[in-house]
Amino acid sequence: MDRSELLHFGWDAEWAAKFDALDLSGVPGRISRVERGESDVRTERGPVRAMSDSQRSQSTHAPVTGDWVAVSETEEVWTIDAILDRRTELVRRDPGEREEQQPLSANIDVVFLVHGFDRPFRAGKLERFLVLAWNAGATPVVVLTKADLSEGVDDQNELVGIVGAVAPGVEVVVTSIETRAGLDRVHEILQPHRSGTLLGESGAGKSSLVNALLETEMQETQPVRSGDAKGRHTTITRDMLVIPTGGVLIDTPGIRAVGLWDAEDALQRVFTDITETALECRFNDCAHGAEPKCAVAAAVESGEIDPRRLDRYREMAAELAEIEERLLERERANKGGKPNRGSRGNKRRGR
Ligand SMILES: Nc1nc2c(ncn2[C@@H]2O[C@H](COP(=O)(O)OP(=O)(O)OP(=O)(O)O)[C@@H](O)[C@H]2O)c(=O)[nH]1
Ligand SMILES: [Mg+2]
Repeated sequence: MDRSELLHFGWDAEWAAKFDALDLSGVPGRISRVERGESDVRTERGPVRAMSDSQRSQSTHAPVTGDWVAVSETEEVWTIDAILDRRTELVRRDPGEREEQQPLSANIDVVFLVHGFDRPFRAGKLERFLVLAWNAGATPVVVLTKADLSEGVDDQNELVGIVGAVAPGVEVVVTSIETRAGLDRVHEILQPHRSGTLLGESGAGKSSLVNALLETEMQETQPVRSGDAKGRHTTITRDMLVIPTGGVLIDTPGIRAVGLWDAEDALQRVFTDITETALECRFNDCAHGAEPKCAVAAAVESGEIDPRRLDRYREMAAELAEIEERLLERERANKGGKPNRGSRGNKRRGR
């Protein structure tokens, strides 16, 4: 079977080896949308709609957009027989259930964190999104959209500087669908055959960016509310789009708040300014509160570390510690049972 069509969706030798090792009769495909137990799958035979067979196969997780799967057809009904082990996985805490994780998308290389010039910037939100992206095993890139609505280059540079301080070392791309600024750079990041996903609040311009890259109005978009520039939650599914010049991009519904899940390492990475300073603290377990000889408190005092950033770090660290504690309690309660910590073993970190 000719699998060259799959290259456009991110297929490579490693996926081929994983798929062939399953020794199944079906064909490989990549999930482009999940809707009420059914999934759209891009295969070498074109797009198919498949049922998830997770109950019969006792699969521990449901497919998400970006998953590579094995699908087969019986009497014109397509079924997902297996999900290939994920390389990366974007996960947040389930907003409904406090102690479950919710995978958002799988097998992504780049997470584009999208923010528009038409609304106030919130550092705490970007920090959370950065934790999510690093924790997925993907590379974050900040995209500042709607540059044409900014007050000019100085205004743009000012925000780029603020973002740079919150996200040191992370690339920032300034875009506009009106002037097409920055679009070439986004194309470049996705080539060749890389997988990206968009993350940002409703109205940030995620679907508009996808359409601009595709040069066709594939995704529905809607004007934001006049006055406060709030979005209207236009996109309601996670859709994987194939970019003609190379790569795929997953458009997502706008999210306002994200709960963290099992992301201690990623948290340390986002706040390296604090965690590196903390190495100088007198106590190893210094909480940077009222402890004596706290190097972080000294750095705040001298203006090196923004006290609000320290507060946000401590809040997120406490949030993660609380989840960890609850999971350990749960583990103790059903002794011998496995704690539900997600598929961290599948993750290939640091890509
Ligand atoms: N002027 C200008 N408007 C833009 C730009 N990008 C997006 N917009 C507008 O912003 C509004 C919201 O854009 P969407 O693409 O629907 O936003 P979204 O992030 O997909 O929103 P949800 O699907 O609700 O999460 C639309 O009216 C777009 O035309 C831009 O670069 N310049
Ligand atoms: Mg949208």
